Amino acid sequence: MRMVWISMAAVLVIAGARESRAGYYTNVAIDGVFADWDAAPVAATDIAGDGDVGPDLAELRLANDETNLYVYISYHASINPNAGPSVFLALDNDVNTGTGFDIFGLGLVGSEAGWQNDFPFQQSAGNFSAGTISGGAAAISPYNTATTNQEYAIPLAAMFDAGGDVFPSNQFRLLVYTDPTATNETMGPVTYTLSPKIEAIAFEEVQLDGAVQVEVNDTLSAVRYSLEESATPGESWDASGGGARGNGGTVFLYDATDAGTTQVYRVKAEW
Ligand SMILES: [Ca+2]
Ligand SMILES: [Ca+2]
Ligand SMILES: [Ca+2]
Repeated sequence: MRMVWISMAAVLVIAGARESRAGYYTNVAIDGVFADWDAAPVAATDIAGDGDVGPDLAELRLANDETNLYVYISYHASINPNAGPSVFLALDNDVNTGTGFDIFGLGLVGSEAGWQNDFPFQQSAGNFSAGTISGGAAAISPYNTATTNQEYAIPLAAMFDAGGDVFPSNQFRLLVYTDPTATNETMGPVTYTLSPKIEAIAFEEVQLDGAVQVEVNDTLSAVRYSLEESATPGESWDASGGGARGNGGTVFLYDATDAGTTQVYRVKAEW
């Protein structure tokens, strides 16, 4: 029996897994061009006509890569969202309404960090502005001009100057709101789990006269890995073998039945 080993770093190809609570991994260019967001799921929506004199929040999408949280916000009507009333973000970084600042007293979030437009600041229980943040300024486009949508990049490495990570874990709750008005416009909150890094892998085509074994390194314990095979890649993929749950180290995936054929394999990661 000949064994073929394909060693791959990290993870992988994502297919399906729409019930996943994990976030949406992508790289967003903050350039005012919104094609980056076409495939990103809608995280929250808000009705039209409740923005009072401020921005009328419409739709929220979230995404991330290993460097930034990306935020897409659209407005029901064109407005300068950064000229006052402003757009704010509230980050409940421990998903705990019992800690942090309660926006508008609504009990929706307990916010540890806020952004007024691009400017980040710390929040705490009873204190709207409780300290400064370094490395957390948001890049926003378009900025300080009339628009119906904006995209943000917020660095995940942001730090409270008083100490501690602004994003201490991979899960948080986010609320979008505007300066206080008669209607206290809000959108969300949304609980979001940062997506693990997804790397493109090179698939290898092999001629089989025995079994194939695929080695997957640096696996994640929350992820189930399985092998898929195709004789016509891009047209159809079939499950191959049983798969394995990640263990933080290396797992092996097998195809013991397709001797003497030419196939392309890929590894699917689901969580
Ligand atoms: Ca863009
Ligand atoms: Ca609205
Ligand atoms: Ca909190």
